[in-house]
Amino acid sequence: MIVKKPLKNFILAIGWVISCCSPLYAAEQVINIFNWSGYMPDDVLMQFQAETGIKVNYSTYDNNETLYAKLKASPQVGYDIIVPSTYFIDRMRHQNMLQPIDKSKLSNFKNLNPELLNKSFDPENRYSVPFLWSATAITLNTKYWPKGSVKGWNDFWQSQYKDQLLLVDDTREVFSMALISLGYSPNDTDPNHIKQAFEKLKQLMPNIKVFNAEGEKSIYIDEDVTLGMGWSGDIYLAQQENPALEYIFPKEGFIIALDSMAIPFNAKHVENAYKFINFILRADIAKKISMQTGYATANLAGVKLMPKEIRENPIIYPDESILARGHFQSDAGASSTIYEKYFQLLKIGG
Ligand code: N2P
Repeated sequence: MIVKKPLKNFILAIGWVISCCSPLYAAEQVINIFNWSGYMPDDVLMQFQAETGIKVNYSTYDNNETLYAKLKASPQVGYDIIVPSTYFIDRMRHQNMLQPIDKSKLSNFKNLNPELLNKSFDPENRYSVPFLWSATAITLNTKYWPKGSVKGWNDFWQSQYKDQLLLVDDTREVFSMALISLGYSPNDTDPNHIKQAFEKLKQLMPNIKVFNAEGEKSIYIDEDVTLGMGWSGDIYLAQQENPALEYIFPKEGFIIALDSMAIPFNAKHVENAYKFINFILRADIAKKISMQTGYATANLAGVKLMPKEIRENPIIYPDESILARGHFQSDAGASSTIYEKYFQLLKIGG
């Protein structure tokens, strides 16, 4: 049958209206989320899907560099939600990779901890909504080494720890550890200091068994390493299964990472992104996420709902005297590529 062009256009238009606005289409609504591994319980995603009818496509990354590279290399993928750390929010907003956040669409924004808002990496939170925060500290297996025998990062260099260490597979985290151990700021941008940190890390290589971020929890549980760096939530969960693991906040100082939700400039399902962020900002959901991931939530209303033993757990929510030794991460600007070059060199044994 030959259908005349205006008629054909009319049929197509009707078809479009039906498919766009029917309940069937609503059920096919999607959201593409790209988040850190170990940062979201499955049942929270299922609850969002059940409550909204929006299908969640969920994938994970291990470090900010991977997230950034993926966004640059495959802009057509169109993530609707990403969760960069402080310094990458800063970098991405300056590179126009993020959409401004319309807070009038986030009725639950008020649940956030004011102490984690309006930071220099994103003044007034124009582009980011705080999600979880974590510490990067030392994990020691007390079956192999005496409890309390490691006090700071500098202990990692002792020859008795040959082939014993895990370092998280994360450029700035590893360099922060080395810079702090040298007495420098973890946010140092001086190429000379970064080189010194690289040289110091090269000396540590005989003690390093593995660089890993995604599997750190099971590597510590299985005792494939006996000492190393660890992200607080993963180690809190690992300790439930292997009580020999001790978590130590290094005396020289450590990193506090704050990871925030953001909407990439090319997101295709922006309204769904707002629905998702507002859902995550609910106190009951924030509580669920923090308790299951072991990571501290930026949601104060959520913290208030938690049992005392979690709210006061020294790994998840360390007290003020310990937090005073913590550093937030800031963007290293042009020095970022120096860090990345040295980290790659280090891993290939350069
Ligand atoms: C958990 C991810 C921790 C995020 N695997 C550290 N910024």
